[in-house]
Amino acid sequence: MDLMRSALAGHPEEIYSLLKFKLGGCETVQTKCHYDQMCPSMRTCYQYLNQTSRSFAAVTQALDGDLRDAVCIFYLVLRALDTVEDDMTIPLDTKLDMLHNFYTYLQDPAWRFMDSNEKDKMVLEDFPTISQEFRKLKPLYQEVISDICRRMGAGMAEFVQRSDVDTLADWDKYCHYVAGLVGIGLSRLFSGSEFEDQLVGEDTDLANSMGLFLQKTNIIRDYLEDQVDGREFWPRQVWSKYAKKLSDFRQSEMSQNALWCLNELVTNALLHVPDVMKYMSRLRNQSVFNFCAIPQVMAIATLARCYNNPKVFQGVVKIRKGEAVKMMINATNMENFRGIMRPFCEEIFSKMSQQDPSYSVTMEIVETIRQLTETKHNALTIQTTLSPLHVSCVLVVAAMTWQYWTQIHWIYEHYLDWH
Ligand code: IN0
Repeated sequence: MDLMRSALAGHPEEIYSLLKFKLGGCETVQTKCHYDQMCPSMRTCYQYLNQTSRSFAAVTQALDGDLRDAVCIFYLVLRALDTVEDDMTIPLDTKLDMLHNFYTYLQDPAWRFMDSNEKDKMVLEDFPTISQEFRKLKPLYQEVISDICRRMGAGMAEFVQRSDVDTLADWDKYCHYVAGLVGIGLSRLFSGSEFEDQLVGEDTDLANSMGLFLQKTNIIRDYLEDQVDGREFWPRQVWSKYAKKLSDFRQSEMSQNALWCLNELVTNALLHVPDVMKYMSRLRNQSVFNFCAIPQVMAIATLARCYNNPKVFQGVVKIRKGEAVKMMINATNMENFRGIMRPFCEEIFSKMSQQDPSYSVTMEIVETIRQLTETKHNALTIQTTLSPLHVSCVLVVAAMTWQYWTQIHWIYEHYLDWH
């Protein structure tokens, strides 16, 4: 199915990536986890990680040394905090109390919460298993995770009491609490593990930008989903230039204004890219590089897809699996990272219109990103112009390979069943 989608979209090169990935030849996400050597509670934590996220779980399990368990626990603890913030069935007073005190629950072996209806409620119901593993981490890691939970809980409590995100400064502040702090915490874990330089953990501005770029992209992409759920994260300072109510963008007659608002927010998110490039260029450990690079390339791909796209207001804007896998496999060094980012920047450029009120600001950041993503060979950028003949040839080869592989796989599985 994914193969057909890539082929029909005119990107047969993604078929190669999908096959490579399915055949297990992807070191980027090759797990270094040995579940049989783990204690049952840590094994449970990895099960939760695998249930809550997809690609993220894979790159986390490929992290080196004690960083793997620390990031796994950090992620689950943050998931638990996020689940409290999201749960609209918790009375406001109780929620504020829980958000402020959340970091203290890490030290309480008995704390759990059984009254959530959210999809990830298991991390709250089985919090004792997670907090038990938290208390086994080295003290430095525990201090980082606890400090981030304290600051994030307080920040979330501040925004839970407000009805919306007002100014652009508020937007940055909200994103700092829910994602920038994650970047700051992770960077301190990287430095604390000694796999990365101390500077990575000390430069909180760059770490913050890493999180802001991801979170702003999520907020832009999730316009419709958040509207349906009765949530608004687009900053009033921007949308009020184009509409009386944020929900007006759902009406099709508003489409030009909606697109201009969307493009202004995409432009704002792109302003973080220079910091992202600088942060990434400082990373030295391969597993940390992959872990950080994958969400960033997914984000720029999502932004490029969203730019000037009316689908943001009518449905879901998604990256094809073939495209995602191709990026995951290739985002392993700075040269490739630049080469992956650049075509998305060009995709945005190709969709720009001079009538757009943000045109000149968008142009300026697109130019900057162009310069920052200059590569020696521009190898990964040759991908758009493939003739129908190429497509057909690749399709035939892919179909044959697929047939061969599924048979081998079938035989292999049945062989395992019998023995
Ligand atoms: C993350 C981030 C994340 C990873 C690596 C480096 C980071 C540096 C700064 C900030 C965040 C960083 O990555 C995940 C990615 C993820 O979960 N992807 C989903 C797909 C999706 O679309 O949701 C998947 O299933 O793979 C992320 O989005 N967040 C996150 C949370 C905790 C940690 Cl420890 C790291 C969430 C967020 C809000 C963007 C910070």
